[in-house]
Parts: sequence; structure tokens; C-alpha cells
Amino acid sequence: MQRRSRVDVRDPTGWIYQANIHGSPRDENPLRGWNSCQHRSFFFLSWHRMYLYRFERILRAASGDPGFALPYWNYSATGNRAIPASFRTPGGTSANPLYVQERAEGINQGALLPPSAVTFASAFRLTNFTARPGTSVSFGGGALRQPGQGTARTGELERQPHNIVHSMVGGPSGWMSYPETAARDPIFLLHHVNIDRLWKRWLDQGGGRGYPGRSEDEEAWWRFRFEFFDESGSPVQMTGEEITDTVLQLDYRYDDDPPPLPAVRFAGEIRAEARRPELAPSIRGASLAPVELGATPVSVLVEMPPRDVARLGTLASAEIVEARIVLRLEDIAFEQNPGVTYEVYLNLPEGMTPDYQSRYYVGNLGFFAARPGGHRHGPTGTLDEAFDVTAHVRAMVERGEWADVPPRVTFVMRGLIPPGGPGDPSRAPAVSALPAPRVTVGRVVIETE
Ligand SMILES: [Cu+2]
Repeated sequence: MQRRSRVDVRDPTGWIYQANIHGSPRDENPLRGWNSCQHRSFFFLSWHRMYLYRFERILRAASGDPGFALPYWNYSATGNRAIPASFRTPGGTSANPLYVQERAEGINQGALLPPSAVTFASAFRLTNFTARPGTSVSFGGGALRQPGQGTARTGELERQPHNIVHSMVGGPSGWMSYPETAARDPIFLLHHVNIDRLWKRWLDQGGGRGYPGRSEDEEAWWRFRFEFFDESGSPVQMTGEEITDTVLQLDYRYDDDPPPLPAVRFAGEIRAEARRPELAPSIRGASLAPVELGATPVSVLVEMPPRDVARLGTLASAEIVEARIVLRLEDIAFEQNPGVTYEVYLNLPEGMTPDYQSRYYVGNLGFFAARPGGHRHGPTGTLDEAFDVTAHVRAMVERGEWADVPPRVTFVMRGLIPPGGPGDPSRAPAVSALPAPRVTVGRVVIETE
């Protein structure tokens, strides 16, 4: 496919044309189907599944091997946090087509992603695919009536690990950090196949997890026709209705797929879902000044009256919780992708070593696809992120740790970890930690929704 692009960059079955369907650099005149990737809405998972499916068929035909399939990079498994060796060896006399230089410093030497970058626990806790209008948190993203019409809320799986892995692999200037170049790096495919696999694994958890509904707000997820190309280079269209059963509709399964038994829903779960969260009185607190993030941990207080802090505790510990408690980071500003990630903690006790496996860990802040249009040279990006912290508050109440004082939010920078370092790798210094990037969070909010 790479050779095809060298012969004719306008060949839709060539590597560059395919990468440009995801996103193309601004200085290239877009051809049919370019720049159609979907981020920051509920089309994210379905569009990328269609894209991978069509890409895989083109690559399979080109390989001449009818059994060829795209593999996945399971970075969350033990010992897998470096990109696979076959992608980081330049090759000798004949260049290795899987190798690219345009990655974060250290990645091609086998640097490890920080462990918090590859967790998907927060996405798997959620049972709703779509964020209801006026709410922010969901597994799959906010609903749009048509792709590209404004932005909806980012789904939790897209936010983490997807966005975080993108910008940690790409660093400040590598291809993976920007939608306009990301799909030129072959590791993009293995990253996205893994995200596609995690979508299937999430569905297996049951508990009401499913696809978007068929309301007017969600109908476009099923019906909107996206355009791709088949193995012969002819345009083909695909819809959400054609991709929900990977085995019957798309002829692929993952090696860790469970037996194909139907999900069973139980009355208790359905009743809990039927509660109307908007009945809960809303509570809101916010930080007083912007906070600048750097190489050393920084904390900020979310101001709210003690009475409201107590109400949050009561709300979160009810048997059936009426509303989510959302931690929102608003007006996040940065000059370029900083190439690091920030762990976010709620009420991390003074003096305690930040631990992403503790109940104080909320999630990671990343910077992929954050700019308008996704362009690296675009205007300074600002970004809002939302994290569901209901379970965190509940756990702190249960342990008597939820005091009636303003909640405190702490940001801890993490970079790549040098390979083969001594001791616990999660405590090792970051490869790309210096100089400290300039990232400012305009406001830290905790509110119910
Ligand atoms: Cu991606």
C-alpha cells in the first residue's frame, strides 16, 4: 500500500490516501473522502470500526493472503506498554514499512507508556453508551443529529485510553498526536483495533450496556452513511446498522471474545435506569483561579459550602444514586500537544504518593484531537473534560474520608518511562518530562448532572 502511494498518491487503495481519509495535512488539497474521521461524539467508535474494516480488506487483498487480519496492541496487558519491537526497528538495506521516525522521543527505543495511560477502568464502569442531552459522561460519546455538526461530549473510552495513548506515542510533534497525520503511523491501526476490541469487551460486561437508542437524537448513529473505498478503489458506503455484529456482518472476531450468548437484563437494573436524574437538586462548586500545570504536582480547591459537600456525600451513598457527580476541567489551554499526560486525583491525602490504582485517582488528562479542526498549527486549543467521580465520593464516604471541606483536585505529570530502568518503572523519571509544558486549566468544577 505504501508503494502504491509512491506510484500515485491519488490511488484510494494506497497508504497515504487511506491515512488521509482519517485526516490530511492542511497543505494538501483534499480528495474524495478525506478528513472524515469522527472524534468527540458518539460516531467515534462506529466510524473507526468501519474505517478499520475497509482498510483491512484493502490490505488483505494487497497481501495476497486471504487469512490476513489486523492485529491489536493490547497495551494494558502486563509487559506490553512499549510499542511492539517490529514497529521500532528501522530496518537495514530495505526500510521497515512499520517503522516511522515521527514519534515521541524514546518510543522507538522501547520506552514504556506510564501505567495510568493504559487503564480503561473508568470507561468500563459506565453502562450508558450515549450521553443524554445536557449531560457529559458516557462510554461512547454525546449524540449528534449529524456528523460534524458542532461537537458533542467525548466518550470515556475515546478519552482514556484512546486519546492518552495517541499523544504519548506521538509526543509534541509526532504523527500520532494529531488527527491530520495519525493514520500514517502503522501503530495507529493496532491502537484502533485494540479500542475496537475494548468496545466488544465493554458490551460483555452486561448490566444494561448496549448500543445507542432509536430516539430522534440518536437515530443518526444507525442511519448516517459514511463513505469509504473497497479493495478495487470504488467508493462504498456504510452505516451503523451494518457494523454492530462483527461476526455475522463483518466476519471477524477477537481471540478473547466470550461465547456468543445473549445478554440478560434483570428487573432491578432496569428499574434503577428508569429513575430520572434531573429530579436531584443540582450542586455546583468551582475553583477560584486558573491553575497552571507543570512538572511537579499541583493542587486546587473546589470551593463549595460545607453543606453542599455533605449533600454530595449523601447523594453518592444512596442505594440508587439519582445523579452523577461530575468533575469538570474547563478551558484547558495549551500551546502545543505537551507530549505528557496528567493524572487527576480527588482528595489525594497530603503526603501520599499518587497511585493510579487508589480510590483517589480519577483519570488522565490528554490532548489528542483537542484543537478546532485537529490541526497542529491551528489556533491555541482549549478543551473541556468531564470525569464521573460518583464512585470515588461513595468510596470515601464509606471509609469516613469525605469531610465537609472543599474537595481538592491534584494534577500529577507523567511522561514516557525509559526502558530497562532500575526499580519500579512507574516511579522512574519521565523521558519527555522537560522542559515543563505550559498547560493551564481555567476552572475546576464539581457538579451534579
Ligand atoms: Cu485514534
